[in-house]
Amino acid sequence: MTYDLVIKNGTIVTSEVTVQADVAIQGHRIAAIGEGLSGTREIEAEGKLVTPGAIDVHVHLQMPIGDFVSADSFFTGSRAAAFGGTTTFIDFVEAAPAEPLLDALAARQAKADKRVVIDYGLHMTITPTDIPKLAQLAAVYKAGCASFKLYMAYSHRLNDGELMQALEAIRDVGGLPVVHAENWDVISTLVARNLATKRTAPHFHSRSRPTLMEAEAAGRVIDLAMLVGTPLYIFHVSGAAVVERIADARRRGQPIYGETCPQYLFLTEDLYDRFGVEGALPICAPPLRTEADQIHLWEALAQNKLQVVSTDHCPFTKAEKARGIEENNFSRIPGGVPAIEGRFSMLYTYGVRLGRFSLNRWVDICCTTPARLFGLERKGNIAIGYDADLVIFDPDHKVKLSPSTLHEMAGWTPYEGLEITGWPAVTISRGDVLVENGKFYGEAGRGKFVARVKNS
Ligand code: DUC
Ligand code: ZN
Repeated sequence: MTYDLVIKNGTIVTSEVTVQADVAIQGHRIAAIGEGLSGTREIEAEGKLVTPGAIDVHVHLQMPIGDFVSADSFFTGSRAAAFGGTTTFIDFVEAAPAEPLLDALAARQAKADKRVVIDYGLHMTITPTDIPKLAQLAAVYKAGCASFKLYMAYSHRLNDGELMQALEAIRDVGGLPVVHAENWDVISTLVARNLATKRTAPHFHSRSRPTLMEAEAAGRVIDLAMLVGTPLYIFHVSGAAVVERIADARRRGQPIYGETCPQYLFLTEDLYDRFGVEGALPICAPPLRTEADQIHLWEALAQNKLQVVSTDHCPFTKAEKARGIEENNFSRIPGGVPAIEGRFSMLYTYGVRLGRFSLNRWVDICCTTPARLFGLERKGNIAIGYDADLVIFDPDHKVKLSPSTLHEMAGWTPYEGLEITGWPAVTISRGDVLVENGKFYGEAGRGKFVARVKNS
């Protein structure tokens, strides 16, 4: 048989095996894996790795935060993702106070659908004004939102009673709660105390959000999850103390999962001491931590104390970041950093090449486990019947990260100058070649909303 597309002679890497074989694609799906397969189009991949498309389960594209909107649109963000080998992302939807959850979902999908280049899903955020709407969760789950975001920080945080109610409702529909865990009462007290004593510089951002108070919040919601009887996924784990709360729960047999992000693996809090706006650029929440935390996070990924690396991609321009400097108030700097394009290659270069974990663990962390946890049933693996979301990865291709080599729209990157060895040569989404040797062949609106239906 002649398939539509065959990737020839590559080294296939899944979370389980590394094997040399051809991969054949028919239509949107993987149709065969073996030797001597032939296709109408063939791409030679000798010396290259063939991986599943990477999955980023935590991004904020064209997301309104206060007076600003994050700098990457659904188009530019998903295009940058494709350049970096990511073929599926999960963003967020948040309902207005009086808005039915399904209406909010339809509105966010309508915004994304005409712009996305790759496939995507949405987490439904549950804020305090959504507590009276919890009966709507069954319909939201049926519409394809299998995960629900709960904040313990910011104005839309839930108190402990509301958290418990939300966890119960999510459990009842079979969804996965995903949590931003930080102790907001302590943070806001420390922020107010620092500002009142003229400690207004970005340096005091991380000093107002202690790792221990992130760990406290993680521990509290883990206990609530035990009380309620639900699995739980903790977002953007930034330090050792938080890792250990998750690891303790997992040792007790609780189905608790944790992700970290490139900013916590590659950057440290001393960056907040840079002069002027430079110190404001890496403001994110939770904040950057210490080198000891960083070492602990890399080890946690290798030891399966953490299961996923996502990006929390949430870019703001330098001008937007400058606001909190001009106003002498670190708490007015919009939080978030970009990474949607570099993540897969950064983890390869500094994870696999430095011997911190195996090729298979890399694929597991970036592709397979995110797909499994978030109900992306036909993604994250190379097997017959799966979506043909694939990366032909050149393990020797060198890139120096900078705004001129990346396609993200913030106009800066916290990884400026970072040397990468290993970059996608070809990114394929449901059988379509989106990027080949640095050229983009995709188009806005070809990506699809993926209805997610299960978790484990
Ligand atoms: N943290 C950030 O830094 N940005 C977006 C949301 C979040 O939790
Ligand atoms: Zn986020």
